[in-house]
Amino acid sequence: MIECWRWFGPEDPTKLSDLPQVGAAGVVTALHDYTPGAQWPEQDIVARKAMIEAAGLKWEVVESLPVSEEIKIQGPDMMAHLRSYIASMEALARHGVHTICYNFMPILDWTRTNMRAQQPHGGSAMQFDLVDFAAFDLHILKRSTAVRDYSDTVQAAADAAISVMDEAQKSLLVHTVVSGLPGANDGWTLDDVRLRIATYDGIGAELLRDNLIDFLSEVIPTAEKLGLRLCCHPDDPPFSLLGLPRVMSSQQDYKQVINAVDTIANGVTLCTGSLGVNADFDAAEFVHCFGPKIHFAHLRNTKRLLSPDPSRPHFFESAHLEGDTDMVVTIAALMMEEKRRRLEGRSDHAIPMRPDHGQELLGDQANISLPGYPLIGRMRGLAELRGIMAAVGVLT
Ligand code: DNO
Repeated sequence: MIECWRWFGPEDPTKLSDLPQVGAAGVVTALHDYTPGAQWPEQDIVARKAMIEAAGLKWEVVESLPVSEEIKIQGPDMMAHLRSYIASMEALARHGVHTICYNFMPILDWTRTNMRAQQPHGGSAMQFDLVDFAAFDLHILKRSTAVRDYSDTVQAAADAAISVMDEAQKSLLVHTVVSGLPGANDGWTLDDVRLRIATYDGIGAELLRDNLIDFLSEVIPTAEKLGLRLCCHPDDPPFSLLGLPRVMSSQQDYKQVINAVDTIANGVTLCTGSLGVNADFDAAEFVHCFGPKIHFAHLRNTKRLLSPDPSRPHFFESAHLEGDTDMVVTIAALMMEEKRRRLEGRSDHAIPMRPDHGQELLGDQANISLPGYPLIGRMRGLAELRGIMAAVGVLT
């Protein structure tokens, strides 16, 4: 596998020149300054690539070339945004960047309710608590139809939770849910969130899936022509939030979308941390199902906790080898797939992976980093995963 590290660009507190020390050879990055829908200027792609190569590294994956809300809801600017998307893909291809990750989550990208849940070992982890989320939705956002989405038990628990939160805790919760995470929407107010949610009136899962398939039908022919690999990241968490549809939450969801535009260019980002929140997720089975089309792996782990809604558990981001997904089995399956590709003569037989998030450990809390992306925690994760890869490599 190609051992990669997500780097957020020149503003990232970790320098590119530090990456060989963390054990990464590949870089996962994006031009984060451009909003979804904007075309990435070719000179910026060239500059970013040169910066990475000057540090002796390779730009392996674009994460993400974001899909705009206009494309997701098929709004009036959709055609312009599709043209920009395709132009950015073409520019990336001209400079040898072939793997493009994106997601199709409405409005909110990945979502947590606590960025720093204290762990018994002294560090902290990110956490999602359905009751806190419901408290936000029912009592802070006051979404008009929120009551429909929570059982009486969840609502009662949310009432109790909000009644003991002080103002500082409430605003921390708002910040965490709305704008605290990389990929989130900086500076949005609660009114902005309400307005955006309203743009999904009348868009259920079926329509959103159709829109995703329409998007793929538009961009995949170019990807095929240029040898690009698009890979859709799953919903995180893998269930509906704020009454919004989510359509990439399970193996079954992937089957529908991957089969609808059946070509190697229409691929998958396997994120074990996102999909693994569902109790019926089986990572090895997923790899067997989509093997040739898995173009990128986020190896991260989560531990489910009992919530008052069995279909939407609480969870926290465990250490990489300590969660509900068996990383040894997952990596073995991915490496078998790589072997199969080598035998088939595929030049893209090596699958780029990254440790994805990490817990905040040791000196991490004293150093500024984006939530989920601390240096030491991710380094521990990558080191553990590299150990598995080395062992599996010897045994297979
Ligand atoms: C979180 C990430 C997500 C992911 C995007 C992919 O750290 O896994 O932000 O990168 O959703 O498009």
